[in-house]
Amino acid sequence: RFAPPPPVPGAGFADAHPLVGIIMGSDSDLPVMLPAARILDRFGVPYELTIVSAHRTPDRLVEYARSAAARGLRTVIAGAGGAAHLPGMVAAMTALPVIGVPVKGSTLDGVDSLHSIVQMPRGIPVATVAINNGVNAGLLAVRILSAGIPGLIGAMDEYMKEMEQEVLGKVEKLQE
Ligand code: RP5
Repeated sequence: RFAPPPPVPGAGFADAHPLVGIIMGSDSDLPVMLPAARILDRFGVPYELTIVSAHRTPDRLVEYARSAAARGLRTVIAGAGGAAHLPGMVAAMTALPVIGVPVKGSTLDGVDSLHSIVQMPRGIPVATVAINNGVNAGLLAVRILSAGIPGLIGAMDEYMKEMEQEVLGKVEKLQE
């Protein structure tokens, strides 16, 4: 039922099974969550992306979270807005690391989503990134995976060096 997307060319992976699950409460979250997928593309990390709503499709949520580890996922990125219980509920039903992305809704500037996700009570952690920061969610997923995949650590080093060069280039421009 949660069929993997077409294989993504891997960077040192033995197969193309998704390692990261990207889920969101609504298709309206897609603009915030797609940057996470683009980061995984960049690092050649296979992923799946779908909609799972904690309150509108609760049975689908249970099925997704309970089957995640057995299906080969190694981490889940979950984005939601408003009373954003999706990441916390997923984390309650899988032992995999869960990264939460607070999505900014039409009211309260996303602070409601941020608090809903970051304020997980003791025992069930959700690694929470900044409001609307799908990029950091993707990067954090790569870092989590890279702990067991040396090639990815090197790739992350390269990525960080590129960022450094980009800023240094801007410094140089300012001094011209
Ligand atoms: C949440 O409600 C979703 O994660 C989304 O951020 C928000 C609004 O959903 P829609 O009304 O746009 O479907 O469940």
